[in-house]
Amino acid sequence: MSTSATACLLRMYAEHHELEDYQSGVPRWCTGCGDNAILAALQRLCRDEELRPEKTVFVSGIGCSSRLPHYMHTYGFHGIHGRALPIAEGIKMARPDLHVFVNTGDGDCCSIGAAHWIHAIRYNMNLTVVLHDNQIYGLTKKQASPTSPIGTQSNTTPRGSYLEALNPLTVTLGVQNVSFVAQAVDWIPEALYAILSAAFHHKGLSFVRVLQRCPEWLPNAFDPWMHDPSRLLLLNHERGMTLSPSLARVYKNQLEHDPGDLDRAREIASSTDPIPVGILYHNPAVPCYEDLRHAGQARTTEMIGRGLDAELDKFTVWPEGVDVTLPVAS
Ligand SMILES: Cc1ncc(C[n+]2csc(CCOP(=O)(O)OP(=O)(O)O)c2C)c(N)n1
Ligand code: SF4
Ligand SMILES: [Mg+2]
Repeated sequence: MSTSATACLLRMYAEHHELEDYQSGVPRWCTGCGDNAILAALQRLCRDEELRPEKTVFVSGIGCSSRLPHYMHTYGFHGIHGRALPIAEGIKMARPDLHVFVNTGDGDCCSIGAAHWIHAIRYNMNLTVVLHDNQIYGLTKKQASPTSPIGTQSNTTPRGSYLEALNPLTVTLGVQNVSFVAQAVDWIPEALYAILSAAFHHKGLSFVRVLQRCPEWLPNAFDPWMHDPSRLLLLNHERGMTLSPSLARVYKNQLEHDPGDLDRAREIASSTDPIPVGILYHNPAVPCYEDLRHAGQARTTEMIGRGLDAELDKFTVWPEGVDVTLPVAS
């Protein structure tokens, strides 16, 4: 075999990955937990997009859902509660060449991390953010979260929660610079995959809320919607998600929705019954913060090295009498 054919084969081998190449460890989620479906969809996405594991990072906060990076054979950062987004933004800022995913729970994102969530939308960095919304704090064993429906009995609300649930879709759609918002449910794998794929291809912050079952603490919470397909509203559009014949046959409650229409997206997003599934909003024209910041300021390895040296030199103790003019970081 010629050298070039061998090189070509070796390159193919290095660049081609099977599903197993993205799998790591045995998930420790409960049987029937919707996190399993989200993990499977993301692993499939990485395989289909041929993402190089060493160029891919999954970032999370704390919670059952935030264990996801452990199960991806890529780089990962299991962060601290509520802080997945700023960690991911830091990574993206320093390494815009990496594919950065964020997995966050409803407590993680909408409660302790709410301030970061709002600002991350406005900064619109190129991240794929997946909100695992099981409407409860799962890891800490059943406390009400901001997305718990009114009346939810939990350890913190034994007589039922008093407040109407926060709607993560309408909140996100209300923030300046929002560029991609979608909703999926863990029990329709085909739509979940299609939505995550569209989110990945969007340049900017794509926010995907996935309604995720937690059979341990809120068993049967989504049963009315799972057992009655007419209580889901499938969004269809050539510039959003186009429904396959098999999906269209089962889910007959459909709506032609142009994801470029923000006002209509907000209206649809406010419906909790039927539950909208699909791409609510997509605006590829919103600039990404990392592009604005890096514009005209390419950072070479040498420049970074000089900058670090200049910073470290500030702390050098020079021998007495030596006259040193410190270099200035460029
Ligand atoms: C600063 C801080 N506060 C509180 C906690 C305790 N804590 C860990 S996970 C969690 C809630 C997780 O709920 P959610 O984000 O919905 O994730 P889930 O477990 O449901 O996937 C809390 C309150 C913590 N680890 N750190
Ligand atoms: S407690 Fe709920 S969210 Fe956590 S692993 Fe079990 S089913 Fe999933
Ligand atoms: Mg939760």
